[in-house]
Amino acid sequence: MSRFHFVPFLFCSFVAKNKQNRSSTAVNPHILLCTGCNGRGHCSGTPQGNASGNGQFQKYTCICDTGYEGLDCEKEVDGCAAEPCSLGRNCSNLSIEQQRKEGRAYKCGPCPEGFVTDDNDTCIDVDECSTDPTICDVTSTCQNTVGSFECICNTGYRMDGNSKTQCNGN
Ligand SMILES: [Ca+2]
Repeated sequence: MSRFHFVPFLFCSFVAKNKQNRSSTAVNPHILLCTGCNGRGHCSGTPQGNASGNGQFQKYTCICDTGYEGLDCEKEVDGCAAEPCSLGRNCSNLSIEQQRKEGRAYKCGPCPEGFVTDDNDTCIDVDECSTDPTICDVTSTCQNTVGSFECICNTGYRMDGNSKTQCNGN
């Protein structure tokens, strides 16, 4: 792996001389450098930042391979830095190999009770009233809530103190 060290105090100038030893005016080309991106990416065609060395030298922006970030791809991606897991789920960073496979840098723990994961690994509420129409006693009406459900007793009935789903007559 080759690495290029950017040396900003270099200066590059071209002067042409003819057979009579007469010199042309100096040409100071604008030079774009590819740092090599630490071997974890490749240089794009876009320069980054301000030019140095009398405005003559400028580095290309790196396009980092999966799992790396930074101007020279010097850092490993911390997939959990932006706290991508909602509802208190645990977040764990994936290895570079796993990131390439999964297309993301993190993995979330299981959803809390009352939720299931969808195809995007997002927790969505379980509609208990639809998935189990008999979950509430026949003397009540089921009402779905986010993360849970409620049985609302019909008129003349009251919730059994020891139950969440059983109503008793007065
Ligand atoms: Ca629910």
